[in-house]
Amino acid sequence: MFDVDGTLANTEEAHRQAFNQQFAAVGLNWHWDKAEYKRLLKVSGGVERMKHYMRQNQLGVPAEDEDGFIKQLHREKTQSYNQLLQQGGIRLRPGIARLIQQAREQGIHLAITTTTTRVNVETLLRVNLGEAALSWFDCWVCGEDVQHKKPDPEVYLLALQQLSLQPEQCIALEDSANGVAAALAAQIPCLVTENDYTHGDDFSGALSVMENLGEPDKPGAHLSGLPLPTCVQIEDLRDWLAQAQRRTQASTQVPSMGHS
Ligand code: XBP
Ligand code: MG
Repeated sequence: MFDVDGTLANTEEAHRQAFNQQFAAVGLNWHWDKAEYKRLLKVSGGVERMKHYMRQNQLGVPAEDEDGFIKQLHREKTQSYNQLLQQGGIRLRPGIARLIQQAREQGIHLAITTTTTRVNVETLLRVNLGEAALSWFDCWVCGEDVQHKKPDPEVYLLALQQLSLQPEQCIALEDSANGVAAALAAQIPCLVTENDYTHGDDFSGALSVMENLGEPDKPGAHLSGLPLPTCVQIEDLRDWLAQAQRRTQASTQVPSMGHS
C-alpha cells in the first residue's frame, strides 16, 4: 500500500510551489517558506492545510463564501501542481519503480493510499511510468474518497475492504508521522522511507525506518527497527513481514505455567 507524497516521490516542494503560485495569483499575501511548510504538513490535505493556516494566523479571504473561495483556490493549486509534474522533473524515489515491477511479476496486489487528490497521483504515475501504470494498482483510495484524512485510518480501512485483505497480509509504505499513525490504527505493518520534510517525525510503531528503498548502485541506509538491506527486494519484504508476525505472536502468547 503506497502512500504518495514523500513516499512515491519527493513531491512536497512542488505542492509548496503550487500553493504559493496560487496565493500570489489571487492577490493573497500568504507565502509558505520551507520551515513554515514543514510545520503545516502536520495537517494533511491541501484544503485542510489552508484552513488551518488561516485559523492559526487569524486571516481572512477576499470573499464572503470562505469555504467556496478556499475550495476554488485548491482546484487552481491542483492545476498548477499538475503542470509542475508534467514538466517531468519529479522522479520516483529509489526502489519504487523496481519494487512495483517485482510485485507485479509476483502477482502481489498494489494499492494507492494517499490523502492527496487523485489526479495528482495519476499525473505522477503517467509521467514516470507511462499511461499503463494507472491500471497496475488494484485499489486507489485518495483524498476525495475519505471523510477523514490521515492520521485517521479511514484511507487504509477502505483499502483493506476493497482488497478483501487482512491488515497483517499488507505492508504500508509511508514517509510521515501522520501516515504511520493512520496505518497503525488500521493495524497494518508499516515501513517508513523518510525525507527532508519528515526527518525528525515520530515514527514509533513503524517496523523499520529507511532512508529510501535503494537501488543496486545507490544504497538506501537502514535507520532503525527490523533490519532490511540497503537495496530492498520483494523477498526481503516477505521475510521482514514474517519476522514481524513472529514477533507479534511471541509477544501475545500467554506464558506457559508448566505442570507440577
Ligand atoms: C500528503 C498531503 C497532501 C499534499 C497535498 O499526502 O498531506 O495533502 O500535501 O495534496 P500523502 P492536496 O498522504 O500522499 O502523503 O493539495 O491534493 O490535498
Ligand atoms: Mg506522505
